[in-house]
Amino acid sequence: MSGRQTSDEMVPRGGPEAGPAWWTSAVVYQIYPRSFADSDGDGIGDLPGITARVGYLADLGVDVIWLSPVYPSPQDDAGYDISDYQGIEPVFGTLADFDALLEAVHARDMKLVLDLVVNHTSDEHPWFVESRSSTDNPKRDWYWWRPPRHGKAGGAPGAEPTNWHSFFSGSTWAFDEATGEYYLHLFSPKQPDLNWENPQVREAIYAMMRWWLDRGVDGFRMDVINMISKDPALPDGVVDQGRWGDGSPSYLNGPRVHEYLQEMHREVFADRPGQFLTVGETPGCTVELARLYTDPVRGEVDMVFQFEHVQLDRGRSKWDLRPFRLRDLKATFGRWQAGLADVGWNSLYWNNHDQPRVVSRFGDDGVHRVRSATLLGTLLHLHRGTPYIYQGEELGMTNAPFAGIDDFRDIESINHYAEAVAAGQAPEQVLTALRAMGRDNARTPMQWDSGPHGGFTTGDPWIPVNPNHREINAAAEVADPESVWHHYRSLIRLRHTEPAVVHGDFTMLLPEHEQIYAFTRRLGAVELLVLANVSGRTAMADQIPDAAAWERAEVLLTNAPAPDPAHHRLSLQPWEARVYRRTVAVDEG
Ligand code: TEU
Repeated sequence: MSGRQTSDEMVPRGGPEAGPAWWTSAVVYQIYPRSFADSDGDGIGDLPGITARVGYLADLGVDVIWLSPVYPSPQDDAGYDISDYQGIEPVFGTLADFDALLEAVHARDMKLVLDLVVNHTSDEHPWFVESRSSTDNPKRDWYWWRPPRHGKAGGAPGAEPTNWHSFFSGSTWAFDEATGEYYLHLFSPKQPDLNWENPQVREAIYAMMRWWLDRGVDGFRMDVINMISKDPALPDGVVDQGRWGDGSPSYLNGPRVHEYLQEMHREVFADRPGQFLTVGETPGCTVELARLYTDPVRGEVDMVFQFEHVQLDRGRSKWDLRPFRLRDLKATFGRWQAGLADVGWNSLYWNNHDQPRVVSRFGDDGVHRVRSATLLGTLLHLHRGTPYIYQGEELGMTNAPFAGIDDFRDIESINHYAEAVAAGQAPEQVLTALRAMGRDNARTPMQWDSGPHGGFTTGDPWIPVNPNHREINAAAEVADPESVWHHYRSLIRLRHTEPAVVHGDFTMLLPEHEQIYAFTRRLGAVELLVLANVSGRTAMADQIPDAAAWERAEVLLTNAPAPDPAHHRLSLQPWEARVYRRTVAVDEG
């Protein structure tokens, strides 16, 4: 072996002896089953609907499908409130439908990853039904029960065991009349938090995970997995404004979270043949923590969803809108690329079922919709990490035109509206924030064609289809070689054919530039340059290092016609993005 450190030697390993894990070169597609494809006309998407569209996903070229929850659920939080971990919600189909989907996915050489929601269950899960039945029930300790605050009567204002504010408004504690105690719910009162301190809880969850793996699934996306360990002292949080305190220091990345994840890895994955994909959803995760969560030697998860880049356009809360600055985005991504260069792995996403549509958020969903959507896709997919596409992102789907509060379906938006208006905020101002940030933007149905309800359903959709489905839809885009769909397909193909996209080192260029996002990727002798004009005005990229050489390099991919020879070749049209490739002398130092 030469002493030379090449990028290949820093590639994350699937295990101490294995080569790069398969998911390093994979692209994941997230399906939100309620809103993907309805096969039976009840207005809600379902598993047979997905199975019928597996060919569409294979044509796009994705490697993995991540399914948001399809388990039995009262649907208080659209399926993230699960009442049976080992079944299928009837509205979505049956276990046989699930097996058929899995088979169809595997037949196309794709993989299927399930959503694992084990920070909390539904309050209708038999575990919780038992737990709440009496203070001495054997499952009482499976959840977080606490008496009212000292000296206060249960149910009275301020009697909650802590002052924490729920993600879905109000207190994180619900009073249970029958037993005179409160239970903890970081999200809805119908989502009681499981007590991971109790080893029986952990064993039950691991057994359930093994059951799905035995059935053939290829991994898990783990919902708010960095909230499973709480500080058992449950101290009050600091009050920033108003009545509520911030409990997050007591439950984000808590004291035993690494221990639990390592135990899960040992109990569920370590001795199982095959290689699985695990991705933890981790709000409030820093680069430093991500190195711990994703270092393969530690055996926790393969990658995490960090939240820093989707919080650049907000203030104190997600409803406190503020303009987004390109420099901040570059600083954030640049820090994550550098921080996980030698250990761990990045996941890359703009969208999911919780985020507004990226073309409306960081792009231009008006005249420059196609070009800005393809630019954003190019930027994301050319970073180092595993890219995630959220259904409809490959079409450049936009935020929805919600007229009033009655148009929203999401518990988070509906509760926030009530709480904010009750606290004196102007309803129109609250609606402005909901329109920009509300999760229903992501949840309007997939736009398949220009027909009634966008081809999503023959019935009444549970939430209206965006009226712009007449122009923006899969049928039209598959037929149009210049579409967002075809661009995403090219991006996926590029990842599959160009190892520098997967493993190349990352170097950010022009970090202070207010219009241009530029970076290089380098693997051995191959170097890629990504140039993107993230603005509606032309921009000049001739300040990049080695500009003259790059001008002559091969353009691998672009979202715009070839530059007019009369102009400088490094001048970029509004929202233009290019990927260049060249080979360079390898430094033997
Ligand atoms: O989301 C967790 C989370 O912290 C946020 O992204 C959340 O969506 C909310 O918007 C905070 O303002 C996960 C799921 O992705 C989400 O759909 C669930 O509602 C939540 O957990 C509870 O299971």
